[in-house]
Amino acid sequence: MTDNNSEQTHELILEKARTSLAEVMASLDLTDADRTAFADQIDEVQVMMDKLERGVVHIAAFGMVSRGKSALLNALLGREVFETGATHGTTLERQSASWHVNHEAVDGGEIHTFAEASETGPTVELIDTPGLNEVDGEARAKMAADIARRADLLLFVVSGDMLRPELDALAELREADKPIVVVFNMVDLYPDADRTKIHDKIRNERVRELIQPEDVVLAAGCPRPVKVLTRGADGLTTEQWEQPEPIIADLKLKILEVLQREGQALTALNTMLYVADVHDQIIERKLALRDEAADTLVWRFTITKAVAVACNPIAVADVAGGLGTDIAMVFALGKLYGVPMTRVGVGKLVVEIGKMAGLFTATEVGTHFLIGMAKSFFAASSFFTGGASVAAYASVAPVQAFAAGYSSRVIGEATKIYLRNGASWGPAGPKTVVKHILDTLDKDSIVRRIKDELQSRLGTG
Ligand SMILES: Nc1nc2c(ncn2[C@@H]2O[C@H](COP(=O)(O)OP(=O)(O)OP(=O)(O)O)[C@@H](O)[C@H]2O)c(=O)[nH]1
Ligand SMILES: [Mg+2]
Repeated sequence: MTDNNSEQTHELILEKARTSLAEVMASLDLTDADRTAFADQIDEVQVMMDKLERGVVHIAAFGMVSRGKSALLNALLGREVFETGATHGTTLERQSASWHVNHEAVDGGEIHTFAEASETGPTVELIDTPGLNEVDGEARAKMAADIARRADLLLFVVSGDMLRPELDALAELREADKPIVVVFNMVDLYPDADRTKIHDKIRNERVRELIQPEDVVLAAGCPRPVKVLTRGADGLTTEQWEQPEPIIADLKLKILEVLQREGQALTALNTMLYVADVHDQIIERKLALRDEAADTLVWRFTITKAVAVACNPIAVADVAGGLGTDIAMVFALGKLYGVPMTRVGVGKLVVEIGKMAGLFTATEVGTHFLIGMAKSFFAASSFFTGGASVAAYASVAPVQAFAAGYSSRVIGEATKIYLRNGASWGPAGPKTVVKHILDTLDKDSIVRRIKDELQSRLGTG
């Protein structure tokens, strides 16, 4: 791909990411409360989007303590930025440094170094992390997941054949869905034959299920100094310790290849993955809040109906009043769940649920009657909420009121499921849904709550 072409591709990716991000955020229809609850995540989306705009790629090194992670990153940087040490736990928190990778490029499997930074190359931020076994259990998993989520490429550093905890940690990191390169570091410590054996074992067995064999590379970020004997002009031999050059060509090549091939596409993809995650969290919270509001609404109608029935001694009006309340409840739930419902639809739904639950039979209350009720409900609603004559009917049939309240609760619960499912009963069908509600609702506690409410409103038991 020519530079021009790849520039165009990057611009296209960026444009696509920008529009889909804007669409996703708009589709969430965030309220002020949502913005407060998700302030951190929304900020993070902004940070990632800025990173994408600036073309910054994040590469994070992970691994157990003392695998030479910090030394390896220093070798890539070409300067001592991160502290290294012989004891475990030298790096205690996440640190980062900029790598001027845009001075280098891969061509035909060779690394070329330029004096001037290329205009189009990505800016790379190298992230050093504490050893995975340095931080405990939950905090470790969270730290690793947080860093992995922000990073675009992960380097998993080992310094010999892999241990079980390393394989487990690698499998955990795989969950982040980011490209991973496994670095077999400190290869200077092994004779050639052992080095090859370990390399083969890691790529062909240990990580076989997780990583492509070609993504396991050999390196030595800071090889052990070697003793060099030099013979002087006087013929005497002197001993000197020399620090060999790091072995990082394969790793650099791998990283540059990934960056050149996928650079901004990777960042764009990662930003989108993160946004999708935030989107799901916000939707989940919104659904939970909507369900809470629906519960309050169903309970309000349950009590309204119980009070109406307790206060109305005329049998027909009991049915009419009760059903009118159920219909109004279903209308209100439809509004809450954003499912527009016609009056005919509401009547039919109430009949369907009522029949399934055995709350009334078709001959007692026909569909037409219900649809008529739906039409006249709003005109007559003052009848139920008037309240002036409530005390006069206080002594009438509380049992009927309990039954009426309970039936509203059943209709309310079933309607919630129907609406949450996008105005459908789903594959289980209405019978199973209603049966499940009847099996799980605690009738006694509902009746007790209605009784308490009636007592406080009407001054009767
Ligand atoms: N022989 C050899 N030693 C190395 C190599 N890389 C690092 N070391 C040494 O290994 C020790 C640990 O290196 P660090 O880079 O601090 O390791 P780390 O993984 O960052 O360790 P923590 O931060 O403690 O988790 C240091 O003494 C390094 O000099 C290498 O390639 N070969
Ligand atoms: Mg370190």
